[in-house]
Amino acid sequence: MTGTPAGSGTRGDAQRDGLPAQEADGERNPQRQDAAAALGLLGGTPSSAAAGLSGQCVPNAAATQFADVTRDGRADAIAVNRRGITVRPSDGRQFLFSQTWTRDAYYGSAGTFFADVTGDSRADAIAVTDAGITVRRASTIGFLSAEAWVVEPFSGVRGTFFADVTGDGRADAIAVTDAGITVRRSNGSRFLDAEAWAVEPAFGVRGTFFADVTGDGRADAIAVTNAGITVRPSDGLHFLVSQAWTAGLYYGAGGTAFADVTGDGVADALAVNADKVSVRASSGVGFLAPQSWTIDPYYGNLSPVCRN
Ligand SMILES: [Ca+2]
Ligand SMILES: [Ca+2]
Ligand SMILES: [Ca+2]
Repeated sequence: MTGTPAGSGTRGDAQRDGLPAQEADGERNPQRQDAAAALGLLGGTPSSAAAGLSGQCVPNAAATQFADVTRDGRADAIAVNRRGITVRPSDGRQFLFSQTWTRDAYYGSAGTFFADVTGDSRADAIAVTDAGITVRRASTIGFLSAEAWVVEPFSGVRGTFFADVTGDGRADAIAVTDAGITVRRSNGSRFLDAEAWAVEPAFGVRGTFFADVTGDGRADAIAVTNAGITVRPSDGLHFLVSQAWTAGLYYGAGGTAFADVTGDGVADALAVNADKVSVRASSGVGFLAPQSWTIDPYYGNLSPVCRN
């Protein structure tokens, strides 16, 4: 297992819309426009946007990713291309010139992710394939050679995620299936044996997410459904019983996200819609009333994309 990329059937023509040569190989998802059209984002009508959202959409599967690989506390922009991975570091005001972080192709047929699995505060590159999971550690000069962290298939039909559910500072591997949630803890050099953390369906038809919404340092399981948002808090050993965190439905036709935008250390719920971005701040035990954080549309047309 060398981490060699496997499968590129969904890759389309390279974008060449005036991008620097190094980044001109940006992958275009052929289903992107279909997805955007289905969401109503191209037409720009909020009502049809909500109606058109497919349960197959994976709102966090953006073609460009953002994670702090330089260990300065600022998330950097990362592009995964056929010729390798490039990084444009954030300086707090802008993304700097593109740097080559791998000189060879590195991506996974079942997903490429960036999360700190080693616990040194640098986001590492992770490739999930049908054969397992490899990791290339982030260093000061780029991503190092690939290491086999799981040598058997490990991914979830409802999504594969990397988030620190145990609270030790290392992102763990998470597979969401129709039957529940399986976790493989990171020990800093590999992912350990699979543990059942939820033994009932725990996915959300409008998205499944992992973020610390309770504020204890452990990422919790979040399901966005047609009835609302439910949270299964992590206790470090498994996910607890599902709790309703909204009284009614709350999601974004252009994407739902969980991130700490208020700066209190607890992730909040965000909904991107065709007319605005709204936020429901976490109180630690629920999401508060929605507030408009923009009064105008703000969304990217690279996300969401659909898997099937
Ligand atoms: Ca950074
Ligand atoms: Ca962990
Ligand atoms: Ca938590």
